[in-house]
Amino acid sequence: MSALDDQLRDGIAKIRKADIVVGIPSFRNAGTIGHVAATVARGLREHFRDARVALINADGGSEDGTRDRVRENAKDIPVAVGRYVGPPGKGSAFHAIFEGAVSLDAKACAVVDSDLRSITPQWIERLAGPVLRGEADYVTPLYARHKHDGTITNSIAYPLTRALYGLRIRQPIGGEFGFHTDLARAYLAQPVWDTDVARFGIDIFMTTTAVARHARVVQAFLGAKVHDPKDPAADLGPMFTQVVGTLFRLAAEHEAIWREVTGSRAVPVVGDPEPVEPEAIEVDPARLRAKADSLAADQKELWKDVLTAPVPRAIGPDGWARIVFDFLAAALRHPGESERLARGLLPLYYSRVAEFVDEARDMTTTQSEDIVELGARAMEKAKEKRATSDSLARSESTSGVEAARRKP
Ligand SMILES: Nc1nc2c(ncn2[C@@H]2O[C@H](COP(=O)(O)OP(=O)(O)O)[C@@H](O)[C@H]2O)c(=O)[nH]1
Ligand SMILES: [Mg+2]
Repeated sequence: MSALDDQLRDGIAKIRKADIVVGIPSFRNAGTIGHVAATVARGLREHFRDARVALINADGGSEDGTRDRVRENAKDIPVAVGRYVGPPGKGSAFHAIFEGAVSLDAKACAVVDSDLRSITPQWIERLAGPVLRGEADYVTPLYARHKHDGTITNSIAYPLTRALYGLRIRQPIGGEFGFHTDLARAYLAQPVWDTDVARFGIDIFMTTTAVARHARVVQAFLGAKVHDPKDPAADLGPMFTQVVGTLFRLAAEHEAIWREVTGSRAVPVVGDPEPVEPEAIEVDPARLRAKADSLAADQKELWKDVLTAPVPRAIGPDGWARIVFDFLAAALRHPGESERLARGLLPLYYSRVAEFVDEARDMTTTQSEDIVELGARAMEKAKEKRATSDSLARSESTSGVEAARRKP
C-alpha cells in the first residue's frame, strides 16, 4: 500500500523528476521546521547548482502550521508537502519519502530531522554529495552530541552494531542520512511497514539493512547536533523498545552475516572532525534510578530466564555487555519476542545510563567518548566470548520466556 496521501502524491507528480531529494519527517514542529526547510533549500541551491532537486515534507497530521512553515521557507525549490498514510510514527514518514524519491527517479536522497537548530547548508552537501558522486551508498552523520544526548546510541545502538557487524558507525540512529535510491527501493521491499520500523525503529532498520547489503558506508562530519532535547527518564522508554526490539529482530534475521565477524574496523569520514562542545543537556541520575526501580519488578521473572548471572550492583561496561548479549541470545531464540525482550532490558538501560551520568560528571563531551569506547570494546569482547563458547544462540532453558509470554 502506498504511504502517500493525495496531496503528497500530486505534489510529487508535479515535480516529475529529480536527481536529489531531501526528505523531512515532521509532527508538530512548527517552531523549528521553517529554519530546517530554509537551510535545506539553500544547501540544495548552493551546492548542487546543476542538479534537479526536490524537497519532500512527510507530516503526521500536525495542526500547528508545520506544513505552512515548510511552504513559506522553501519557496525557491520544488517542494511536495503532505501527510503520510500508515501507522503514526517517524518511520511511516520515511516510508512516504522513500516512495517519493523512487517515483522522482532520484539518484540520491537525504533525510534530516525537523527539530534541528544546528543544521547548515553544508549538511546537505555532506549527506547527499558522496552518493550523487558515486562515492558511497549510505552516509551516516558524525556529529558532536552532548554527552547526555543520544543515550540509546551510546549505550547500545553504536556498540552493539559495531560488535555484531564489525563497523564503527558512530551514529547509526542519528536521524540524518544520505543514501542511494536503490537502498530506498530495498527498504520499500521489506515487509516491515506495520512494525516498529514505522516508528522509531526506522533509523536502525536503515543502517542495519544497508550494512547487511554491504553498502559502501561513509560518515559525514557535521559539527554539533543541537535539537529539541529529551530527558531519558521521561521521554525515551518507547523509543528504546522500538530501536532495540528492531535491532534484535534484525540481528536474528542477519545472523549468518554477523556471526563470523570479529573485531571492528573504522568507517571513512568525509570532512575534518574537530572537537565541538555542544549545548548542555541536564539529566538527573536519581530520576533514572527511580525509573529503573519502578520498572524492574515486572521484569524479574524474565531476567531469571534470560540472564546468565545476577545483575551486579554496579553494572559497569563489562556487566552491561554481558547483559546485552544475554538478551540478544534470548532474541535469537525467540525473534518474535524481540520487542518484549527490549522492554525487559529497559530498566537495566536506565541503571546503566545513571551510572554513565555519574562517571561522566566532570568530563567534557569529548572526554566522555572514552567511556563510550570502553563500552564498545566490552561488547566486542562479549561477542568473542560467546562465539568461542557457542552460547549465543543455544540454550537449554527457554521456559521462562515462554511462561511469561503465556501470562495474560
Ligand atoms: N511524521 C512524523 N514524524 C515524526 C513522528 N515522530 C517523530 N517524528 C519526526 O522524526 C524526527 C525525529 O524525532 P525526534 O522526536 O526529534 O527524535 P530524536 O531526536 O531521535 O530523539 C523529527 O523530525 C520528528 O518530527 C511522527 O509520529 N510522525
Ligand atoms: Mg530530535
